[in-house]
Amino acid sequence: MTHFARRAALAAVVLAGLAGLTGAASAQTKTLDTVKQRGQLVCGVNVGLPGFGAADDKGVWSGLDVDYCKAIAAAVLGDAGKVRYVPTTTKERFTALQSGEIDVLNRNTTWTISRDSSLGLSFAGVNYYDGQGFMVKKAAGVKSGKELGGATICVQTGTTTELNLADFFRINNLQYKPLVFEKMDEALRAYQANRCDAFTTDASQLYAVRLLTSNPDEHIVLPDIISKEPLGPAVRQGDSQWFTIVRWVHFALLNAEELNVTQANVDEMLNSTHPDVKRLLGKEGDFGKGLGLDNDWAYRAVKQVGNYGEVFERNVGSGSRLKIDRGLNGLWTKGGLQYAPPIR
Ligand SMILES: N[C@@H](CCC(=O)N[C@@H](CS)C(=O)NCC(=O)O)C(=O)O
Repeated sequence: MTHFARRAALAAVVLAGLAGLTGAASAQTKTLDTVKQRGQLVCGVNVGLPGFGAADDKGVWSGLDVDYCKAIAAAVLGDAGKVRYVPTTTKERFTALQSGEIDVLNRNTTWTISRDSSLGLSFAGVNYYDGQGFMVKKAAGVKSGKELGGATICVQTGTTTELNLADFFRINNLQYKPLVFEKMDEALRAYQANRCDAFTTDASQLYAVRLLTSNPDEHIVLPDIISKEPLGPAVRQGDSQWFTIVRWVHFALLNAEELNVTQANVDEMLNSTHPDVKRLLGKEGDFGKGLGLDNDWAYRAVKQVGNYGEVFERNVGSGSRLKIDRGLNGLWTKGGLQYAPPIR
């Protein structure tokens, strides 16, 4: 062996050792094990956005994103109640996840390439297809976003909203003045105090925010949707088992709706002879194993939280104050975009 060949061989051994070490280190910090040992899921949510994530005066959390925390806890720990909710602002949310303070971020967060790559996050799916809109005072008589030339617009920092706003006005060759806030309630207060002419955020949130104003009837949401905001749960990169669990809890809720498995009938459905239902509920196959869970993981999520349609209607749809239509969030079988790969 020449000197150079020996050096190359030595370097290969050192590299393999390092790879082994980092592999071992990451195996030790598997999120699933941490969550199980702790006996609690730590879930990053909004500081207070009705319909998505908000606590009531007794500190009880609810919302579509909150139900996703519960469904994950039910699947992983057997109990939807074993969740500690960590309210995060737009700015804090990503560091909370990167630093390991939270196990999963369920907080009306848009899946974008930079968040999915440079920020070290992985989005597990889309639990709400959204798009950005504007709210204005009815009295202003504005009917479309394109009439907002010269307007002052209240917007929250650290969001895709801020970036889309700039694009929209640039594309339409219009001037505007952004009034930027760190917190939503500050932005809303400024809007209500007439410091800005319009308030902009994801359309779903505009419905919620409008209800937070002192007189909702004085405000309208304009018809313009100026961006794509696919919102969904995010995890840290590098823990593929945890990523797969979070992703398949979402798919299980969707598959349950597609198969008409509901919170109310899930026990009866355990006797179903439909092969898809049997696989979903762990009566056939061994699909929990690959996730590091038992085979009742999806049963527990549906039993304790309901299927996707139930979660949607309860929090943001017909059973809520927001009354948002299923629209893009309908199942693919009903003209919507929600589609889950099969359990098999
Ligand atoms: N989906 C957008 C916007 C999400 C967002 O944080 N929206 C604000 C505006 S309503 C919010 O939830 N604020 C709550 C708060 O920080 O008080 C994103 O991921 O950047």
